[in-house]
Amino acid sequence: MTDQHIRHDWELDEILGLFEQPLNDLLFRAQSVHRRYHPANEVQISTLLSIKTGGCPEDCKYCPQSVHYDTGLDAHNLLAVDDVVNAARKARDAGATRFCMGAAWRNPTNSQTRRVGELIEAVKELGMETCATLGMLTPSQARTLAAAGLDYYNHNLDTSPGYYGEIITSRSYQDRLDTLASVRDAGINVCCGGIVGMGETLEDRAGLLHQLANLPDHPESVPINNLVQVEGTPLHGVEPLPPLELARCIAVARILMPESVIRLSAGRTELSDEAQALCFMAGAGSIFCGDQLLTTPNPSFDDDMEMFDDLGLSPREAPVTGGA
Ligand code: SAM
Ligand code: DTB
Ligand code: SF4
Repeated sequence: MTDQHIRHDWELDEILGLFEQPLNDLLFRAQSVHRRYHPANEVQISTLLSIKTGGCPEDCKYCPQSVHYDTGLDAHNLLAVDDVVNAARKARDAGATRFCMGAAWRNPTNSQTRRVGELIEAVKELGMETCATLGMLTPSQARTLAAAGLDYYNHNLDTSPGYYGEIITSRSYQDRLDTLASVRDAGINVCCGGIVGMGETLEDRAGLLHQLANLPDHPESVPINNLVQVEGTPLHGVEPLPPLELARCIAVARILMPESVIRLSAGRTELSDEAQALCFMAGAGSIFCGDQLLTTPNPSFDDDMEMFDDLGLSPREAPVTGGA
């Protein structure tokens, strides 16, 4: 049965209208949508691991892993299965239900894709959901990952089509849409969102959400990253986005894509608990936990659990898949 509230025909002006509502009205509407589709006080926890770090040929202006910028990062090649499984077990025992493996590739080769498939199989044996973000995929690479049991593939649109050229020149917006279609066709859940606080305008934030909301199917997971500024990257020093604008962005995403889980993603070290509370009020239903994102710091598990206690939130239970 189709849900009449799930729309794929949003107009940019309607989205801008949502952004411009009084904050109380926007948050009230977003929280109402949230409660209709999701448990009110549960937050899903994912943990990230960079399985291949640095040396990436792409020129994404926000990214510390690009070869084009000198950020003093320690690069390493693809990690061994044991190292990945140990990190995943630690994350699971701390309360994460999904393990997200990120690689600094423009795109994996077929043999790299098969090796990541082995990592996915090993992590799934722990009873965790898996997510991978490896760059562009061909349809057959997406099927290889699906056969390994991959639950989610993360590939972000990053920003609006209009602002995109200011941020990345080494791959196109259409390349990204093509990878998303390959992932969808392979039957893998789509994790797709973007980054705010890159010097974009409100219209660009609305433009990003417009693209996401009008995809043929909404992504199951929508990460909203607040730019983590890294010295040496071109975006270091850009004016940070006020936290209220981040909360607005999450609220609008919540309203546009009611069934999706909106993730308050990178950039939480710069946010107070009060600002994060507003983001949960706006409908964020998932976060990354663990001291590190891919290469940059993140609040500790303990600090996050203390915040959850203060806010009366609880970590979402793992889906029942077994595992030892
Ligand atoms: N190389 C692959 C790719 O770009 O598709 C996968 C890894 S890449 C690091 C995954 C995502 O992390 C990017 O698409 C971007 O949205 C996000 N990201 C990277 N650097 C970031 C930063 N400094 N702040 C916020 N988000 C960032
Ligand atoms: C996503 O949207 N954000 C995560 C995950 N997907 C891969 C990555 C954030 C990276 C932040 C910068 C870093 O730690 O290198
Ligand atoms: Fe490479 Fe991904 Fe970083 Fe872009 S975001 S430079 S593709 S690792």
